[in-house]
Amino acid sequence: MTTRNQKLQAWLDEVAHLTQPARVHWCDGSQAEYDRFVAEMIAAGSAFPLNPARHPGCLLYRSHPTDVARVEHLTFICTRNRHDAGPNNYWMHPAEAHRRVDALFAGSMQGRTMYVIPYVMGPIDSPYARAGVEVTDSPYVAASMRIMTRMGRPALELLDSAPDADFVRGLHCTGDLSPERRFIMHFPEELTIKSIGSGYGGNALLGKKCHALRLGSWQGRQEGWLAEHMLIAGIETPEGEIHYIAAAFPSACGKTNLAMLVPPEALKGYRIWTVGDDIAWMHLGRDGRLYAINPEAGMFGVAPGTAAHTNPNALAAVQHDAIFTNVAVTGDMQPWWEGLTETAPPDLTDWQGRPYDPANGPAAQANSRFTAPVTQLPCVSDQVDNPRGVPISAILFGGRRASLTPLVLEALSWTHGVFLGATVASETTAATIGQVGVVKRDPMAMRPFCGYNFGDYFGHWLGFAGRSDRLPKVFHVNWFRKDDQGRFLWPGFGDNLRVLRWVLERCTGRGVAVRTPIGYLPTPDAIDTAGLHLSPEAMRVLTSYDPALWLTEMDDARDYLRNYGDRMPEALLAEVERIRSELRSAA
Ligand code: GTP
Ligand code: SPV
Ligand code: MN
Repeated sequence: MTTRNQKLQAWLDEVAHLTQPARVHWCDGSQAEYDRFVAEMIAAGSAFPLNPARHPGCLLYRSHPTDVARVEHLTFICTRNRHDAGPNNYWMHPAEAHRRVDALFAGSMQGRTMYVIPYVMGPIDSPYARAGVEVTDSPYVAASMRIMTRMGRPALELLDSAPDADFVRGLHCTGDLSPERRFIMHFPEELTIKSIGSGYGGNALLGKKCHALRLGSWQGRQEGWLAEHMLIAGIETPEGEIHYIAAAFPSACGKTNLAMLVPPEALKGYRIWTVGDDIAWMHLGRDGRLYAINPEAGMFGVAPGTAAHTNPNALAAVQHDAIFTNVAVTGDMQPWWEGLTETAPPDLTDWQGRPYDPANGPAAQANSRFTAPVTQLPCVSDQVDNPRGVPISAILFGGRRASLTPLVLEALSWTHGVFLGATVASETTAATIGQVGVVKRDPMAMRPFCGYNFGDYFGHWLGFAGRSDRLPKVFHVNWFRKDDQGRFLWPGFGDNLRVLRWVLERCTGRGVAVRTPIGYLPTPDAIDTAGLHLSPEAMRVLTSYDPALWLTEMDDARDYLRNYGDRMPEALLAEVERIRSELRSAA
């Protein structure tokens, strides 16, 4: 294959000159080609076929043991003006960044194959879809991109149809996997990504976080739309109406699970339809409503905790034609991870290929994942390929907070909703290298993913109020509140639909709530808890707030917002003062 797109050809010539691959392979996206990627990984010893009778078409891939999650301190936004990247990002001047990484890329593909991966983020005929080309030396990346994006011939045809059409350039090389020589560099002003030294997930599959969020958010601000770390799901009521929600929770905080939940017995008659589980691109429609497309075609989901009683839909989707990364395997080559079954099966091999020994830690790496097309979900929405997207009725923000934050609250206004998103705080997880369980601000679940200054980003969000009076209602949820013994107060998973039902009731003008300084809270009986073993005291804790503790929280939120100096919109600082003064009256 070749291309008529001159910009693409010129960039590929430049990249090949720099990296000096032995061969160039243009990805057409076919099954035969995918099978060749798999054969190469198996021959190299990095992948293993899983039990063909129980898991046809499935593969176990083991990454390097020091390369198992995103690396935020090695991820840079390289803008000419450092204030455009903001205090929320690691920054390097573009000239310096190119110089540093190009030295590492020089000759880095010698003796290796350079895979050229044309891809489209979003339904291929959508006006909101965007093309990219990732160049990589990793067959794992090429195979994963086939599942995660619309990859291959149709994407190239799109790039060829407008010979000077722009596209995102993503250069990736596995390098020597040394964290000393690992960088994930973004050049939003050049629509370019350069990633070297990691073969894992968001560091290496450049369509996902690098393109669809970091560069996407930058383009969204310039062009008036939003690129968000959000699931998209349709909730079908017993009356047969489908209302769509979008929800932003930080990494490993429940997006995949919520996007495909199975209604509990008490809410039979409801159904959930999955449009996306990680990323949403949202545009204002002519009718003033916000419409969302899922730029991705696949899921890269957290394996641990996925089980028949928590997420049967994900489990069904990964029974065939899926890639498992860093999970454990049973004696008969079936994938296994903590939570899949109550006890570990005998003859287990851990994620590093050793006989399982609890003294070595969990059998599956904490951030081990499955990769599978969304179309393999039994609950996939019939709207996944809708070029215009689905209209969003409610936006949810949330995090993992053992204390303080109630189960659900509703914003008093759009501005307050943006404030709720801007001040999300959550306990850190294994999705990124570093300490787990520390409470950190993670605005809109975008802290590691916003490609520009958060002050400007909040301003962009606030600006939607001036463009439409039909915006979604905004909510904040927390499934992770704990009691004194450290047990979750709320059952979570399928039962989260009980909260979503209240959310939809509020969107349609029903649903009982009380106004408080921090937002509308449901009354303890506004959420149906029939059939749950939940004490009235637990429900009271989940639906109340402590004014004194919230005053301290708001002091902290104010300090956080002030980090952004004069880029922070006044409206958010005014909102925090409003809440503080109302809290002082309440206390
Ligand atoms: P990323 O793919 O990293 O962006 O994560 P995500 O937000 O999609 O998180 P995911 O749904 O994969 O959940 C992460 C972990 O949280 C898994 O181990 C889940 O089992 C667990 N989890 C998800 N939802 C709930 C819930 O409602 N309650 C509790 N207690 N745990 C949950
Ligand atoms: C996340 O960490 O939010 C993920 C996984 O969805 S990764 O693709 O590694 O970013
Ligand atoms: Mn994610």
